[in-house]
Amino acid sequence: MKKNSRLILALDVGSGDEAYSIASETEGIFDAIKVGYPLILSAGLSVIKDLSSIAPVIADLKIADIPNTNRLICDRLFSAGAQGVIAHAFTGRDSLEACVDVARRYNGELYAVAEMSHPGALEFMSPIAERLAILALDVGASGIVAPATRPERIRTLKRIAGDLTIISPGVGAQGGSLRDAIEAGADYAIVGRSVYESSSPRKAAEALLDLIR
Ligand code: OMP
Repeated sequence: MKKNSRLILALDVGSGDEAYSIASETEGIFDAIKVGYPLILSAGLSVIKDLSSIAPVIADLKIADIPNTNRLICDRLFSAGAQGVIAHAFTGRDSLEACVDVARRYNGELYAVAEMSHPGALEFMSPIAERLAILALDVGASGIVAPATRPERIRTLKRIAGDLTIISPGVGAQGGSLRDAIEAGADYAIVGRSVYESSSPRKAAEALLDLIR
């Protein structure tokens, strides 16, 4: 994914038409579009290819299974046109490695979740996030997911993750600040509701762009 606006649009909307319409309206602003269960389960896997005509698509299924199943899921997503895939790292080295292997075969990107943005992540995930980031680095992931809601954690995880790309959700609707996340070391901020629920997604996206530049 080319670093330009440093913004990724999370399109957790309920239909392919709505997704396509918002993606078209904001075309040229986002470096990538992230789709996950809400959209894929309502619009089908073909939504990945449809949106890819507007921007590279990251498929966020937070894959968390045994290596063979992970491999099969990644294969479906990359062959459907995804440029990147998000997988959990807590399932361990073999499972994450399986995802990275498939990503390499497609020349794609694999992002591993190190620490999530919601409060519940402090319960189990945050205490092991450094280890998850080290694992992501070891297996050759493209990047990690780190929380924009806790910029100090981005800073810590960046020190560990070295050159890995950091993608950070939690800006806007979850209370995170775009500027703080970028200053802390996020390469990209992931933004969903504050754009797609806005009465003018284009204006909302342009406002984010102004904040970054
Ligand atoms: P908004 O909260 O609407 O901006 O959307 C954030 C997007 O990032 C959603 O698609 C979430 O599923 C996703 N996300 C998080 O919010 N927190 C995380 O820790 C990880 C993700 C993710 O992997 O993208």
